[in-house]
Amino acid sequence: MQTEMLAVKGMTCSHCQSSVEGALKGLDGVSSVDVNLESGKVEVNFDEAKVSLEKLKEAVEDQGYDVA
Ligand SMILES: [Cu+2]
Repeated sequence: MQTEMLAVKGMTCSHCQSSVEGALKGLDGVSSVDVNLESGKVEVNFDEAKVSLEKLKEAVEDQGYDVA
């Protein structure tokens, strides 16, 4: 299991928060997601054998947000 902190830009409200959270949680291999709306920091716990950091970033970007 691996933990990564993503810096997500463009989240402004609880709807953004749940979009990002839902997109990440929907990926196979992601066990937990913690979104901090104010800082834009998203902590993700995932199984690196099942999903890559690149996939996590893509899932967030697909929702319309930028990952630094
Ligand atoms: Cu929003």
